[in-house]
Amino acid sequence: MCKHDYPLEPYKIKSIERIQKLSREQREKALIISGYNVFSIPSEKVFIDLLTDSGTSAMSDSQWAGIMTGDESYAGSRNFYHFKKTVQDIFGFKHVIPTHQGRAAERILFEVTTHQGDFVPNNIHFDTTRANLEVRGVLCEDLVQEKAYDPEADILFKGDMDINKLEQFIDEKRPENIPFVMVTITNNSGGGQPVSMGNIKDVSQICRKQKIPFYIDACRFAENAYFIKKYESGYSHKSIHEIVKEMFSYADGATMSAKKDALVNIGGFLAVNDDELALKLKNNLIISEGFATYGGLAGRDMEAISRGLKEVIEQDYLEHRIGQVGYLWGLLKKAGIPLYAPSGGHAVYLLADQFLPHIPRNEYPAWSLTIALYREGGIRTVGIGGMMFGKKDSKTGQEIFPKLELVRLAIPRRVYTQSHLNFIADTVIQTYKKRRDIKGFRIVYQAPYLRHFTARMEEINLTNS
Ligand code: P70
Repeated sequence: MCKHDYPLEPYKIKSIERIQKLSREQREKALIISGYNVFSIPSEKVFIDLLTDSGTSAMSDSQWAGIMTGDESYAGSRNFYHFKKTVQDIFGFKHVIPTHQGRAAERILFEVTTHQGDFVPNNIHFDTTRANLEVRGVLCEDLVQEKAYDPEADILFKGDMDINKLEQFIDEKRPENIPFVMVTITNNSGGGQPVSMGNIKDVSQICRKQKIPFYIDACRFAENAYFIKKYESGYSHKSIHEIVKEMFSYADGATMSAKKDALVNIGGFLAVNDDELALKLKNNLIISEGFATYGGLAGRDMEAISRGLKEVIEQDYLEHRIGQVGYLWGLLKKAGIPLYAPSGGHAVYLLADQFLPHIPRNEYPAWSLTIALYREGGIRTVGIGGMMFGKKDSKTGQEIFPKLELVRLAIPRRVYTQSHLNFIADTVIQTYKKRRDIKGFRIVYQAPYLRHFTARMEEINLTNS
């Protein structure tokens, strides 16, 4: 990449936040207190926080200035109208319903449109989408193309849904039992891989033929659009804005966590075209989230989202963003670390089962690796594997594990510098050198849904096994 390692930051730093690395002993103590769960470690005890790219973006001076223009009227805040217009302009949907974050948009949509025993396909459901459907007795199916489960297959648009599988699924389950089809862009549970425009179009055509609504889980829509511009033929001359408009023109609506590609710390929305459905969604919104012109957000939050949505579709921002993720991926690849390929949009994913082949799946290798990375360098990451998606088989009582056992190094937007990325790579490489000493884990406490957030774990030593 010419004389720089990745495109230069198209911004400079105006405000900073102090971070500190604890001593090895202090980190060890933090792990014990947390029950060996990185979600329970206070952020002050984390040096580099790669737990998530959600709600962790650095806002721009324009967004902060927007915060001061917040109109906190209960009804009809001027920031709502700006927010609504921005979402309409960028995504092209008619109705815009603010929510406090993505999962609230999911819950409202699912409560209004699904029933027990329904089936909902996705390329791969992410944790909150799956949980919000399963809690209603809906059966979730992941229909991503088979290659997505081959972490070494270095192909483009690995997030694409398998169109044959989708047609077969609709045929088997019958369209009347499928309230909608969803596609997640980018595919967060499968390496943050993009979905091609061609695939979005194909899914849409099938849905329209079968009269099944089609929704996009849009959290990382701009990153997805950047991949389309860069790698899909016919799009290189189009602007990100044009590509985004086209992507969503094929859908009936979208759920959005603004905490990702709207560059804010809180917020979300639901957007749909159907008038009758919008009315029902708004009525549901009012019960729990708030009135239709704020939906659980302050006026100032809606202003920051509006400004963030305009910034995130800027070409130079995206070039730097995706370049930064690719840079870290490249450093690790060069060092021989097992990685999900190719480099995705918002994170680098380590293959925990290959990193730690001596730890069996029922001892949660991805979990072990998150603990090892914190131990080594105070880096917080998240396991996307057996702890997040494992399920007990109702007949055998045995745990069934998902195909991928990943550790995600999510890169917050506009937050870390190249020297941070170098430190992250060094820490992963050091951990890899010591991998044979890393042990598995057993569960001491788990909740019935989304257990990874609150589980307490115990390290499996020869003495306590
Ligand atoms: C993440 C967070 C949130 C998310 C998502 C997709 C594709 C909906 C949502 C819900 C969640 C998380 C996971 C591990 C650690 C910390 C946080 N994803 N759809 O980091 O949105 O959080 O706003 O309710 O990725 O990927 P919201």
